[in-house]
Amino acid sequence: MTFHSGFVCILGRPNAGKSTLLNALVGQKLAIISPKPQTTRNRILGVIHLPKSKKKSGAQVILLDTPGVHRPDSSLGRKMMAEVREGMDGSNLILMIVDVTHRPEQTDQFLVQMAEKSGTPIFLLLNKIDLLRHDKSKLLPIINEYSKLQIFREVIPISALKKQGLDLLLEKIVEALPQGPHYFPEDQITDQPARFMAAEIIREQVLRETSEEVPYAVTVLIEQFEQLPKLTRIAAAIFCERQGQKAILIGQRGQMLKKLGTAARQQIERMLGTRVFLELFVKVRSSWRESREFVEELDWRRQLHDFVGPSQH
Ligand SMILES: Nc1nc2c(ncn2[C@@H]2O[C@H](COP(=O)(O)OP(=O)(O)O)[C@@H](O)[C@H]2O)c(=O)[nH]1
Ligand SMILES: [Mg+2]
Repeated sequence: MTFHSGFVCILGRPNAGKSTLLNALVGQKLAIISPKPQTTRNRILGVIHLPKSKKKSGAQVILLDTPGVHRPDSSLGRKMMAEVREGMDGSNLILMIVDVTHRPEQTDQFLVQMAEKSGTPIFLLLNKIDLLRHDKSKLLPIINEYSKLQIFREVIPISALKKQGLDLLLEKIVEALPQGPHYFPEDQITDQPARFMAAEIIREQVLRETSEEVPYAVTVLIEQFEQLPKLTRIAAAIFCERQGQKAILIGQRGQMLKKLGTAARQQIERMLGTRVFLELFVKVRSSWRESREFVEELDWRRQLHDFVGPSQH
């Protein structure tokens, strides 16, 4: 029996459910989720380890969640699209995921072109079928419309949120992967450093609690991350672009910052399994999204690279 393994890129428009799918397939929360578009800003790697059984040889599926495909209008947006392309680079399979409650649009054409140009086999995933409830007949015209393109190896309806159709999907993914090595040890499910995940958990709270421009104008940088046996000390800066946004993030008598901090701390404690002492600061850096330099500084892969020198990947 042969061991199958390979890289699988999750591709789609903002809000299609890419990160929800990653978390559902890996069985752990690796990516933050929100109803707001452009939540994911980096590619996020998650490993599924499928053990050997009587009938099946084992497999390793390395998923890459990516930012939503869009036409970028800032340095941040361009960086996000570069992350999408890097996620696609060298992948063995693309999962193109669409929201079945939306009609196909122009951006979908762009998406299809991107996927097709890569020359990689593509599965089309029709996500959010739970929202169609008893109206599953609505699926048929959508399936027909996409099938006309004749570029999909499989078309699979799923609900990433309700975990429907995922067993079949996983089976088809493994079938499509080549014979390959164990790329990651069995106890590793992501390559994200804990400090980056902590920053994302804080940003997720900001996305939950704020509206309009604020979620998009915010980024989080960990300034201190000290892991002691029973306690982790974290200091994080929440960057926004304007004084008005800073006032919102702090809130009346610091109420908002306190709320964000408490919720984020609890989640980080669960992730790390230690108590956490979390300090948050709000800082203004005007138009940081337009600064290529600052946007690059935010990239944890680059931070590691600068710190320890070039890595294998
Ligand atoms: N009803 C329903 N909602 C979903 C499903 N998958 C994702 N969502 C929701 O769609 C929104 C965007 O999800 P997210 O995974 O962040 O999308 P991404 O931008 O493609 O990564 C969130 O509010 C999710 O809860 C699904 O299968 N069914
Ligand atoms: Mg996402």
